[in-house]
Amino acid sequence: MERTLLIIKPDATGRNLVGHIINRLEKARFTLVDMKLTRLTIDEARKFYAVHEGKPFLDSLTEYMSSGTVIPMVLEKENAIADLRKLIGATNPEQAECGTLRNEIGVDVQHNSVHASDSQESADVEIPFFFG
Ligand code: IDP
Ligand code: MG
Repeated sequence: MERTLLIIKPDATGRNLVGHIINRLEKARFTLVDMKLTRLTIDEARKFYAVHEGKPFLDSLTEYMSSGTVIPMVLEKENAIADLRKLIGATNPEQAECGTLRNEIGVDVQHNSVHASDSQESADVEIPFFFG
């Protein structure tokens, strides 16, 4: 069994898509281990996205991620990290495969509805960030 972090981003909470996303996750046999509803400060968002320091989209991304409710959750499944990345699809919803979450509900490359840990190393940092 493996654990990963998913965050429902402000564009999705703002469009009342929380239940829909959780339904998709459960149908894909992810078990919900922990979850909370919160709002990030800009500084917290910047700390969470520290790997993107220096990227041109970081200021806009941290503003967006602190603009509304986010719902981080810990999900468990065999091969959870890779399987969740596959389920959410590519960063840009326009390039995300049909049937993926981002293809289905993502708005644009920034407002792409969900975050998911991209590796074991990321999950090991991102899970304690929200669920110390
Ligand atoms: P990921 O979420 O698919 O792992 P990353 O490259 O890690 O994608 O980028 C983190 C987040 O930053 C993306 O989910 C998206 O919200 C935002 N982002 C990434 N690239 C761009 C861009 O080119 N313009 C605007 N926002 C971006
Ligand atoms: Mg990433």
